[in-house]
Amino acid sequence: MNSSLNNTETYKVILIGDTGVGKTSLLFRYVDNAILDVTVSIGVDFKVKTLNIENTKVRLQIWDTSGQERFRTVTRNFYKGADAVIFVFDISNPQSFESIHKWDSEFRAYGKPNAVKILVGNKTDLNNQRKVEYDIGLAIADSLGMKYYETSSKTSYESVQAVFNALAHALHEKKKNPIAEDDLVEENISQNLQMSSDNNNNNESCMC
Ligand SMILES: Nc1nc2c(ncn2[C@@H]2O[C@H](COP(=O)(O)OP(=O)(O)OP(=O)(O)O)[C@@H](O)[C@H]2O)c(=O)[nH]1
Ligand SMILES: [Mg+2]
Repeated sequence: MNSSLNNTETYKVILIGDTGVGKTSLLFRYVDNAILDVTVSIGVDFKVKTLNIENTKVRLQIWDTSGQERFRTVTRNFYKGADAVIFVFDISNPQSFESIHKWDSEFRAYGKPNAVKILVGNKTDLNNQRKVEYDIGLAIADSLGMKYYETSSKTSYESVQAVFNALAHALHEKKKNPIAEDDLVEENISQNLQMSSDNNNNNESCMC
């Protein structure tokens, strides 16, 4: 225990993505370094992990949501308070990757506009069944303003740890150098105006 750690920061992080992509497995691997016989999640649950960054205790309260449609209204209620979101897909399941746009829209509608966002392609141990190339994952992450990571919750603790470490550092940095909320609102308004004028000419961003 380091007694010089006198500041504590607590952040709420939420895991989102289609059912079966490995959200619960990522959480167990990170917090307990174990992969249990996970079953389909019902609703929402959380675990806590604390890291030390620059003499600060950074406490991540990580919420694991169900990817099933029938729990959507329950899980949405947890978006509002999230400081960060990890969008997860399975690199061997292209449908779960296509769903990322839907999850991102959903989070934009209900979550904080300035939340830290990370995209994770999970199940890299299934590389021989890979359907989503690394560069494609990276490009989509870039276009949605997210960092991109690939993991295997089954075989690599380090790959999973890298995601949460990056997230904790990004949250800590953001707290040190906050962006003014007014700037964000202005940025969002101008983005929306831009989008609506684009939509007059084409509808390619529509995932409905
Ligand atoms: N091969 C492989 N299988 C994995 C990996 N991560 C999870 N799985 C398996 O994928 C299945 C689904 O994992 P879960 O963690 O329950 O998925 P989830 O995203 O929480 O699913 P919901 O709770 O239904 O939303 C389980 O059989 C896991 O053992 C991985 O990295 N590699
Ligand atoms: Mg689950």
